[in-house]
Amino acid sequence: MVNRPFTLQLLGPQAIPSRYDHHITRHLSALKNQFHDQDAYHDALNVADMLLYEVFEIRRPELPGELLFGVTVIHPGKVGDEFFMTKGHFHSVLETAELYYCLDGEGVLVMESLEGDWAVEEFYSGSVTFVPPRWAHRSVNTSLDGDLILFFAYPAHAGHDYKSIEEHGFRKLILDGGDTYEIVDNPRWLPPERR
Ligand code: S6P
Ligand code: ZN
Repeated sequence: MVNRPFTLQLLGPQAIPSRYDHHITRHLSALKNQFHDQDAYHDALNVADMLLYEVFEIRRPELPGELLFGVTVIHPGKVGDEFFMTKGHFHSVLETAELYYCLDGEGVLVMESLEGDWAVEEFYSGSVTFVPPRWAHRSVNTSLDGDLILFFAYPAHAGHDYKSIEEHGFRKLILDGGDTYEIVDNPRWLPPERR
């Protein structure tokens, strides 16, 4: 990899980087056991394995001091009454933070610490959200009208730990409450000391 400065442009309505090395697409089947209404999940999956979100990543060596960055586009939609969302993860190297800059759309970042503390921060065009080290994070598109488009940057050696979220989900679910979204308890979540 050539170690020279460079500039990118974020092109088009989905702000796709003018150059990227990694295009991740996550479909409904990748979020097994995550949506609380499992009947709605399987009904939807029987119709089509819909594309929920895409990540356009600019890769760098996965070394301390480097940064990984790119754009995540979460498409609008729901499974039952629960909005489309990312899988969510802890960083494998827990002591690594992350920054999100919302380019367009409406949504929330659901976060929780290893100790079970939680937070929900709103995304809106121009918002910047800081994810502290040791906090898991999941992005949710709370608009049914358009994409949620997020620029992100994090230490390149962070890695991803999906396991505990795959098993227990996040402590809080984000549901469609009609006029606005609702934050409700996830019945499947267990406090860390009971796992
Ligand atoms: C990576 C960062 C984002 C997510 C992306 C998809 O640390 O938080 O780039 O990877 O938003 O989410 P997930 O949970 O499928 O990796
Ligand atoms: Zn992350």
